[in-house]
Amino acid sequence: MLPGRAGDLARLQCLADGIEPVVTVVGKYNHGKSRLLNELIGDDIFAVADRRETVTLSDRVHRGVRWLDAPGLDADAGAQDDSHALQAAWRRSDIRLFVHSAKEGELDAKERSLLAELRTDAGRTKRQTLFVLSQVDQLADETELQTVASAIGAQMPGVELNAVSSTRHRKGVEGAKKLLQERSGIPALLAALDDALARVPGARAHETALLYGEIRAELAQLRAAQRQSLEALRDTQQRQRHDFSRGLKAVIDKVGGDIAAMLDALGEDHAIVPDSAKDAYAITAGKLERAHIQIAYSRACIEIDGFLAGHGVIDLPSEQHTAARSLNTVMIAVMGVSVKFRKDLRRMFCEEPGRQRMQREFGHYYERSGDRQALASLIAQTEAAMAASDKASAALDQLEERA
Ligand SMILES: Nc1nc2c(ncn2[C@@H]2O[C@H](COP(=O)(O)OP(=O)(O)OP(=O)(O)O)[C@@H](O)[C@H]2O)c(=O)[nH]1
Ligand SMILES: [Mg+2]
Repeated sequence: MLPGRAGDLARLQCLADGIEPVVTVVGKYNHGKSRLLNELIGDDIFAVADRRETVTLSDRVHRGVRWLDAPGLDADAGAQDDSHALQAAWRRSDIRLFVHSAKEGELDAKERSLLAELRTDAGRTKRQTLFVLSQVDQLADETELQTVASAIGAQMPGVELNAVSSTRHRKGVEGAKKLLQERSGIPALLAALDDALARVPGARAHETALLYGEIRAELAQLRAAQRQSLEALRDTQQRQRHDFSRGLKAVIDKVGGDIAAMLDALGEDHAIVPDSAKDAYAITAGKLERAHIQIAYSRACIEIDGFLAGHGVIDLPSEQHTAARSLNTVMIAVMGVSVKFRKDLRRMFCEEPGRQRMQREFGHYYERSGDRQALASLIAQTEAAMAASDKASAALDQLEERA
């Protein structure tokens, strides 16, 4: 129902699963993300290589934390799998380690925009990002490190840098050299991570309430808009029907009145006097009478037809079509093609049952006309969309209950 909320819903689903805190890495490829995770866990879990290596997500639970290795982002990362993996990492993680290799110097545009996005997200959801300046052993000395650090500080004011070297840490661990381990920055990063992890339950509670609140509000807004358009459509439907019925009645009144006046003014009725064989080519009073009635009938039909055409009631619905195309009109279906006798004319146009029949049958074909059908189907669609909104609300409640 809310395409723009797909990501938030997927995140809520993750939160509802209630798994251990998830720490992931973000940053460009080959900046030492996988190796950093290995050092933090103290085990060579994730593949490390001197080229683009990680392409899918992989994770490992260690010390009550789910460590999630993710692909690096880069301009040439065209593969769909990568972007799916990145989206999933974004969705699943509580804490992001933004990894940038010190030997690259400043942040590039892509990194800056990603970092800005992470900060915005932190402001909104309270999910935290730690900035990791990796591979610092690649720099010549402390002065160079300061240069890089202040350049990045100028790009991203207020950013706290965790400078680390996975290589140093590994050497320190393998050689049991405490000082080297300390100087690798990994213990300090682990301490910062512990602080961040301690804030995860509170952050999750905040984020959960925020997302449910926002989605509920948006659903309610959508539902209100749907109700409003349904009411407007139904109003239109009723108003149109009312106008049609009233307009048709006026036309019927008019033609009925004309016909009654014409009939009342007539003298002796000759129509029922049968013509004899000798009259075959003669103009008889009976013939004249019948022609007269037929003309009055045609006039009335033309007048009604004009009104119907103005309301889009012309052709019969396709399932009523016959091979004789000229007969496929509503007018002919309801009124027939000829009337020859006074009593028939009176019955059709001047007497109440006849007039009511016209109202009823033209009303029926009016509802079958293209515009009215389109309106009816729009109403049905809106009703279905409202039902879908209600279903979405119920599903959201269910998800919240599960959490
Ligand atoms: N000198 C030095 N090299 C490092 C350090 N960390 C990682 N490397 C090397 O940098 C290369 C890339 O490391 P990875 O951990 O695979 O990099 P990644 O960011 O995971 O790369 P992708 O998986 O492709 O995104 C490997 O050759 C690592 O051995 C470090 O602290 N110092
Ligand atoms: Mg990797």
